[in-house]
Amino acid sequence: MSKNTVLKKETNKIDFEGFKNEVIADYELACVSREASLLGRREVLTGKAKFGIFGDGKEVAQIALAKQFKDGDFRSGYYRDQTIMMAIDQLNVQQYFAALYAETDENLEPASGGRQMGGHYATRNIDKNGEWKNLMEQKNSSADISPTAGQMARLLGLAQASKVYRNHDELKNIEKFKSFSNGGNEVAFGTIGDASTSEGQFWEAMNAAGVLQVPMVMSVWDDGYGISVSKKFQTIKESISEALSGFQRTDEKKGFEIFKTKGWDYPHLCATYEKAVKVAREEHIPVLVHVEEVNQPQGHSTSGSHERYKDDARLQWEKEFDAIEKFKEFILKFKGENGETIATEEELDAIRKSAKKTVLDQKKAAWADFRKGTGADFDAAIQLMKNVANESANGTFINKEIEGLEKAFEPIRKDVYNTVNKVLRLVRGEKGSARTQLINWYKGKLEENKERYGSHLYSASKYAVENIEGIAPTYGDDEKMDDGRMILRDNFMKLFEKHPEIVTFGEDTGKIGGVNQSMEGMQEKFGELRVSDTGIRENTILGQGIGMAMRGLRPIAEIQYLDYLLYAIQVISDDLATLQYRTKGGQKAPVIIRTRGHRLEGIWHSGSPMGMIINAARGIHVCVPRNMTQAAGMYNTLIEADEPALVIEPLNGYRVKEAVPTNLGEYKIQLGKVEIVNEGTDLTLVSYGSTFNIAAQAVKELEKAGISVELIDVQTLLPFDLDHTISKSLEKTSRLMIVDEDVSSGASAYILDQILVKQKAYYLLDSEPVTVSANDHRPAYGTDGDYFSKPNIDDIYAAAYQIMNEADPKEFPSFLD
Ligand SMILES: Cc1ncc(C[n+]2csc(CCOP(=O)(O)OP(=O)(O)O)c2C)c(N)n1
Ligand SMILES: [Mg+2]
Repeated sequence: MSKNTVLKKETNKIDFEGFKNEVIADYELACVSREASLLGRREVLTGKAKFGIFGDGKEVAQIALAKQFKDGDFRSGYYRDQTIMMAIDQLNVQQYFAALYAETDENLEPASGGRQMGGHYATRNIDKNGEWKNLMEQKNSSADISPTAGQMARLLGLAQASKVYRNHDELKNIEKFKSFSNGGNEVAFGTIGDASTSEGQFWEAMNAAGVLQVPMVMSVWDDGYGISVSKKFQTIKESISEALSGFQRTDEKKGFEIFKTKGWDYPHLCATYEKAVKVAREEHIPVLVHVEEVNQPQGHSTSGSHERYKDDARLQWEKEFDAIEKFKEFILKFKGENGETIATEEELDAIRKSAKKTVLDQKKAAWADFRKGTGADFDAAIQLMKNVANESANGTFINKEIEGLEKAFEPIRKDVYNTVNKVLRLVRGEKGSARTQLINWYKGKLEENKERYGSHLYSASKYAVENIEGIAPTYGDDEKMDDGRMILRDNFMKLFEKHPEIVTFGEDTGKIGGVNQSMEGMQEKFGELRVSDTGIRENTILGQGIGMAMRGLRPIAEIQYLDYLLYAIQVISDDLATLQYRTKGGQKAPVIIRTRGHRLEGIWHSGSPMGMIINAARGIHVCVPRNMTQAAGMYNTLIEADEPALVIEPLNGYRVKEAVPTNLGEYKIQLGKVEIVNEGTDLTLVSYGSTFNIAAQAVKELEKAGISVELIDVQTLLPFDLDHTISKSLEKTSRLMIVDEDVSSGASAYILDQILVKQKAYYLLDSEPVTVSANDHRPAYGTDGDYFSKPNIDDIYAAAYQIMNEADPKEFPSFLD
C-alpha cells in the first residue's frame, strides 16, 4: 500500500497510540455522520421532517479537510458538509436532527432557528445583542444558502479579508481586530458539488481569487452528478481540475495550486489537505482540491431515488467504493513500522454499532425537545378551548374541534392555531370570559410567532439604522460651493481617516478614483489595499463585500452603474438580504453598496429598476439621495450602523454645484425620515433621487399658476417614512401625487401602498391619487429620448395641474383642451 507512506511518515513523528486514536476517532465520526444521514432520510420518509439532503459519501474527505481547519478560519459551503461541521465541533447530532425538524429555538438549532431546511449550516458569530463574538476563538461557518454556487461570491470576500488583515499595518495594532484575525493567517474553505461548478458564479469567483491571490481552499465534491444530470452535461472534459488546469500557477505566473484526490482514500486525502491548506495559509495562494470518486449512497435528496438515473454498474461502484467501507479496509490492512495494527474488524463493527445507537438517542432527544415546543402551545390551547366550550352555546361543535386536534398525529403549531381560529369563529358575538382569555392568549401567541418566524430581517442591535440619529450639515459664512463629486470625495476622505477598517473596491474605483472621480486621489492617500480596482464582475464585487464585512471590515462595494446591479442582484437578494434573517440574528454583514443611476444616457445608463430592487432586497436598506450632500450624509449614518445598505447616487449630479458642509464626515441623514423641501397647501408631491430635482422645477412653475405644492423627498425607500410625515402632509393638502422614474406600478406602487394602506391615508384624500412614472420601455438615448421616456417637467406640471383642474376648474382652467 504505497499510499500509506504519508501516514507511515506521520507515525514516526507521533507515537503510534496517538496516531491510532486519531484514526479511530475519525472512523467513529464518519460512522456517526453516516448513521445521521441514514436515519435522517427515514425521518423524512416517515413524515417527521419535511425534506432531507445529506452528506453521506462525503464523510472521509470532509474529515481530512477539517483536520486543517483552525480557529478563526471560515467555511463557505453547501448542504453536503455535515461532517465538516461535526468535525470542527460546530454541529452535534441533536442539532442536526433539530434542524431537520425545523426546531425554532436557536439554542437547540443554532444555524437558523428552524428557518432553513436541514443541511444548511452556520455558526453563531454575533451574540444576542448583535455584538461580534471573538471569531478567533471559534471555527466559523458563514451561513449556507440553497442556490447552487451561491456560496462562491462570499467565499472570495472571506478569503480576501485575510489578505487585508495581513497587509494592513494600522489594523494590526487595534485591539478589536484581534478578534477577527491573527495577521491574516486564516483560510477560507469553500465547498461545492461538481455540477454546481457549471454556474457562472463559480468561474467568476475562481478567476477573481486567482487574480487577488487570496487564501481560499476550494474543494469540489465530485460525485459525478447534479441530481440526475451527469458530468457529461456539466463540465468540459468531465473534469473540473482539467478544465481549470490553465489556472495552475507556474514559476513565472501567479495562479492556483491544483490538487486531485479521491473521496474514499483516507491517507491521500489527509496528505492532500495538509499540503493544500499549508500553501494557502502561509503563502496566500488559492487552492483547488478536486475530490474525485466521491459517492452518494442515498442519492441526491429525499425527493427521489438515484436508481432512476444511475445504471447498475454505477450503483455497484458506489457500494464498492463507499468511503466508509474503504476507510475500514484501510484500517484493517494497516501495519505500522513495527507491525502495529489500528483495530480489528470486530472493533470497527462495534464502533459502527455504537454510532448507530448514539445517533438514535440524539435523534430522540431532538424530537422530544421539538415536541416540547409545540406541546406547550397544544396543552394551553386545549385547556382554553375547553373552557370556552363550557361557557358557549356552541359547546358541542367546539368539543368536536378539540377532539379533532387531540386525535391529530403529532400536531404542529399550524394545527393548534387553525383549531383555535375555528373555535373563535364559532363563538363570535359571544361575551364569555373564557372566550376573552382565549383571544388574549391567541394574540400573545401571534406576536410570539411573528418573532419566532419573522425576526431579524433587519438588525435588532443598538447599531440598527433606526437608532442612528441624524445630525444636520452645517455651513460656513463663505457660502462655499463645489461639484457634488468633491463633496462626496472629501466626505469619503474623512470617513477613511476615521475608520481604518473601511475598504472600497470596484471597476475603476482605484487608480482613477471612479468613473465620476468621486474617489479621486484616495488610492494615493490610502493605498491599494483600501482603495482598489476590480475586474468587471459585479456578483463577486458584492461577494467581496459580504465576506469582508463578515470578518469585521467595513467594505464599500462599488457597482459602476445601477443598470449593472442586476449582475449582483442574485447575491444581494439570496445572500446579503437574507443573512440576519436566515441565521435568526446569528450573523451580519454590514456592506455598503455604492452605485449611481437613474438618469443619464441610453438604455443601460438610465435605468431605475427600483421596484425590482426593493422587492428583491428586503433585508437591506435602500437609499435614494437627490444630491451628493445627501448621499454623503447617508454614508456617514451607514458607517455607524451594522446593517447592509444600497446607496444610489444620482448619476447626473456629480458636476452640479452644491454648498459644501463644514462638518463633512460628521453630519448624518437619518434613514427612514423624509424631508419636506417645499411647504405647500394644495397638493403633496412625493418623489426621490434624480427625478426629485425635476419635480422641484415643476413645483416652481406650478407656483406661478397659484398652485402650492408640498414637496417631499422620501430619501430612503427602505425604510420608508417611519414617522408617517406624508400622511400628516395629506391631512393638510388631501391630494397626492407620486413622481417616480421606475416603470409604471414599480416603485410607485410600493410608495402608494406605503402611504394609502400602511399610513392609512386613503380617507384623507379628496382627489384620486396620481402616479407619474417612466414609460414601460427602457429609456431611449439622447436628451429627447430622456424627455420622452422619463417623467419630465411638463409631464409633472400637467399631472399636478390636472389634479387642481378637477378640483376647481374655474380657478385652474385646463390648458390642454
Ligand atoms: C441556482 C440553483 N439551481 C438549481 C438548484 C436545484 N438543485 C439543488 S442541488 C442541485 C444539484 C447540485 O449538484 P452538485 O453541485 O453536483 O452537488 P451534489 O448534490 O451532487 O453534491 C440542483 C440542480 C438550486 N438549488 N440552485
Ligand atoms: Mg454532484
